[in-house]
Amino acid sequence: MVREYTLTLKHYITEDNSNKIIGVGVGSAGCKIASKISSFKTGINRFYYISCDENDLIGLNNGETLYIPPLTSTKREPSLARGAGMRHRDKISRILRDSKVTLIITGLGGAVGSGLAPLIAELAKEQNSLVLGVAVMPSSYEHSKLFYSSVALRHFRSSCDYTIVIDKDDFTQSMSDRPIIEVYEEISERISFALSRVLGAFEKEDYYISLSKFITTSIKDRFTLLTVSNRSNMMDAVSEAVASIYRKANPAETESALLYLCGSKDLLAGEVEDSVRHLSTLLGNGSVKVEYGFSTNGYTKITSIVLASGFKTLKHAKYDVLENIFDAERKIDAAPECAVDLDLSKITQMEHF
Ligand SMILES: Nc1nc2c(ncn2[C@@H]2O[C@H](COP(=O)(O)OP(=O)(O)OP(=O)(O)O)[C@@H](O)[C@H]2O)c(=O)[nH]1
Ligand SMILES: [Mg+2]
Repeated sequence: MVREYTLTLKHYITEDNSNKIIGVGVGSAGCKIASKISSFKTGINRFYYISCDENDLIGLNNGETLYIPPLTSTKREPSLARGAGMRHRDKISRILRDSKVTLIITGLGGAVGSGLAPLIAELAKEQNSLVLGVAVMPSSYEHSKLFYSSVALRHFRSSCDYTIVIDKDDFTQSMSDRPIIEVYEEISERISFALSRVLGAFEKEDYYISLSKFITTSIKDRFTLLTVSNRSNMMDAVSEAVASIYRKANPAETESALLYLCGSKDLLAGEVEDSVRHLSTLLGNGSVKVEYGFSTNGYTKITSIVLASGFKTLKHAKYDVLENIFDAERKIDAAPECAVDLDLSKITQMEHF
């Protein structure tokens, strides 16, 4: 007897509505990563780039830009970016109209992505789109960003059907002796390559993962982690990716996983088989079902990409101190803060008696 009915991508996409899978980059990091993904041939039909900072929208590939003017030029906070977005919600909704699947990519912790990405996800849901959110979380040394990133992740997750989290700590630790600008560029490059592979990009020699496999691996209303590793030995690469999952979540909660290996033409069948088995035994209760794909085009900066899903919480939730203090019953208002665009000078002051 079938006890559950799971919606798959096929329920959202029929033959006459191709061109309805859209990618949206939000804020500085989100626009940069989305633009890089747009250079690969994935299942995404159209790209949009949205930001309150005009500089984010310069030099991007294959897509349209939407500039949301900030409410004020002096302060940068997520609530102000959300307020600015609310003012232009019709424009945002017009972009999202008729989309069946919306992939929103953003870096959390700054003002723009943290304020706008949850709003864009809400507006996409209003259009009945299936919403996939990809959040790049700040490194643990970016203290000023941790609290905002944690609050924003909670809001983003509550408006997305699937939330994929990438931790910048995974990348920065191995590149600490290089110039920051170079490191940012390379992180964006690796993230976009990894995402493009799990989103269905492939070349001649690849055994690829389709967008629908990516979606069926992700568990609705749970967190999905995406980790990337570049050890020369495949087993080491898989172990490194798993170690990164252990640092952020309870690995026993893993319900499904997806492994993508990048190697040279000599990638051995046994290496793929051992890696899949290795991953399967290290996650969940030791027998997680692992989907896999591989490329033998020799991209040297990445050897393994692991997508693991099913986590109820992540270490990033702990940065939201207030959420940890107030439990669900005592919460006063869980909605995102939003600045209002009002000219207070026009309000007549009331007299005190
Ligand atoms: N990979 C990568 N990460 C970046 C880049 N720029 C910023 N980040 C990271 O992304 C997260 C969010 O930062 P931004 O995207 O700059 O923030 P924003 O949404 O533009 O908001 P503001 O800070 O107000 O500009 C932080 O963890 C940053 O360290 C980039 O070029 N590449
Ligand atoms: Mg920015």
